[in-house]
Amino acid sequence: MEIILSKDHLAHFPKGEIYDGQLVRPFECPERWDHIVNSLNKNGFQTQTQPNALDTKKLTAVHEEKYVNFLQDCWDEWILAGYTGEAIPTIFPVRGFTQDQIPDDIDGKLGYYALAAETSITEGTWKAAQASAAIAQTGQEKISNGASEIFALCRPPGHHASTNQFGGYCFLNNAAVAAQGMIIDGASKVAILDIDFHHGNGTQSIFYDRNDVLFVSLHGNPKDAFPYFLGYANETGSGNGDGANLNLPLDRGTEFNVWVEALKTGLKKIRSHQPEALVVSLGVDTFMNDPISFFRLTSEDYLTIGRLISDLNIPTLYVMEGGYAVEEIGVNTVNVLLGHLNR
Ligand code: SP5
Ligand code: ZN
Repeated sequence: MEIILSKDHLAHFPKGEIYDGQLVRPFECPERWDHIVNSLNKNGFQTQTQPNALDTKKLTAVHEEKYVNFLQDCWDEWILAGYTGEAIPTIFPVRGFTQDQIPDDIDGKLGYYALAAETSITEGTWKAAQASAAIAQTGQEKISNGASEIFALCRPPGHHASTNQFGGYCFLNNAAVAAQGMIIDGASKVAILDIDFHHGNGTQSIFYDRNDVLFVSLHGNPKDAFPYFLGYANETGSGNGDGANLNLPLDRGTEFNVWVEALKTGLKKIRSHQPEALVVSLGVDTFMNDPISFFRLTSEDYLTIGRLISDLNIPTLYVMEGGYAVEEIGVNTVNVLLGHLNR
């Protein structure tokens, strides 16, 4: 299995995340990448490729151009305004704030384009976010050209980012860029399977009214888990997309025996959609020792997940999302890939 990766992720290393009422060192940290690469190397994944430059047309097929420009200019505007810390949003266009106007001041703009406050923007964030999307896109092009399986080692992650919002550690929706790229490059139907602990609200919203991209997600029930305001089972798609969105929310403390039944339900849905390619939003924050999540999967379980996904027999692009038990993130991620290869 070919791996796509880049050291440009290092450009994004915020010092602060608002968590449990404190400013802490972010859970989404650069070492996550090191642990994954170490495990890949240990397990003989030798074909490691740098991404091609990001195709802006494919990016703006998923994200609003104004939002892309905001991400690009945010840090400069923040500094120009005289702000000295990392760019953290503090006010949002919530219920009752009905003016859909983009403020001029970067503090207001930041809130306009944010869906959560835990995600800081720093000097190198845009560089890393672009590289991450380029990694997914390069993987997509290889799948579109006939590869049967690719791992896109994206960092920062992407599935919370919508067409015009960042948050949940995400800026550009790497999985959505890949799925849309597959359509642009000729696929008529693709599927996205999101197995990160958190609901992929961004991905869901991007494809919600379409039936060419099926979205299936297993995640912590939003009544108890981030992102709280999307991810319920009654969200099944709208208009043309009616029936092409499947949410499988699961309770606090869910163990693998229950989780895997939901996976099988999701895989069945994917089979019936008959996609030409599959994008897997691969988060391993479902792990029992994950510091911010509440499922109870073990390292071995990830082998089974990879095996079950490979049984679909569809060209598959794995796109890295979350996973914050830093010591085990490498083993857990690589176990999915090993399972997929039946190794
Ligand atoms: C890509 C990804 O996995 N993003 C996750 C972002 C989650 N950020 C907010 C987490 C807040 C969790 N609060 C849990 C309370 C337990 N102390
Ligand atoms: Zn997650």
